[in-house]
Amino acid sequence: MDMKRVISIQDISCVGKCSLTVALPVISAMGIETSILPTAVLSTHTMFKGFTFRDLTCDITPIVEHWKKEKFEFDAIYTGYLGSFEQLDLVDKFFTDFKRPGNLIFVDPVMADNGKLYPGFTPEFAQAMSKLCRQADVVVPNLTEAAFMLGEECHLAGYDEEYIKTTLKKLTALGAKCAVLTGVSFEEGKVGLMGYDSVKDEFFSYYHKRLNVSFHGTGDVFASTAVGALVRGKTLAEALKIAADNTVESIELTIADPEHENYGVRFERAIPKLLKTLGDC
Ligand code: PXL
Repeated sequence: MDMKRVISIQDISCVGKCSLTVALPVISAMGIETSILPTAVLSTHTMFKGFTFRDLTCDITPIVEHWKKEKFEFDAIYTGYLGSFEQLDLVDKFFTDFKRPGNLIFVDPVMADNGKLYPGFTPEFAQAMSKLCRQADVVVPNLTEAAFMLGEECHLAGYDEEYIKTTLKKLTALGAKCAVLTGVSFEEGKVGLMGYDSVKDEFFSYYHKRLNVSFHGTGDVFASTAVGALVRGKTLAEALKIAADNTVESIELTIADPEHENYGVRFERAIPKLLKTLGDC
């Protein structure tokens, strides 16, 4: 198998297990070179009080200019948590510079969950994030992020399949080829995802048992696994199933220990099973 290379553009939260400290180990373990473009360095993710935040926006252009001189290419560009309007513009430009026929642009518009924006984000930022979707092959918002990007009221329950399908079509109308909504549930005790491929005009879905817990970083485990599986040649529906199963496994391995830490999941312990699923061992 030839060596593939992903570039992941998001923050480094030094402690807390999210964004790059998830993307790097998960995608690397899947046998893919994982390059990074850190957008900020935080002492922890934003769940902790008093976190430090070093903005790295000024470093992005010189780094990218160097890469252009070196003629680096990426099989996938994966963006997650981004901290400012300027960074959104720079990432948009990055997509234009590094898009190649056949490479994958995967946007996880990290900014909200459970009906609320994360600290520091505004509805205007969500609108600006929606512009990144224009060049994306795949976008993976949760229901809250989708509502904010579309400038709509957020429905977390009591919706029907038509609502989800319409929302997916609106997301692809922003420009993304495929849109995936996470946190979708039509049945008590079950939750999962529904996706829409606008090129094939096809919907797909995958549901698993609902674990009534919430941890930071699970979205990053999901997105990183999905990117890895797509780069490994899985179809979008296959990649999302693998990603959802790996996320559930990571959460289950965490809560199985009553002494578990509460700031992130033990995705490290799920890696052997993930590699078995991929047929690597
Ligand atoms: O898991 C997403 C994420 C990434 N980066 C930072 C975060 C969060 C979630 O809160 O705070 C800094």
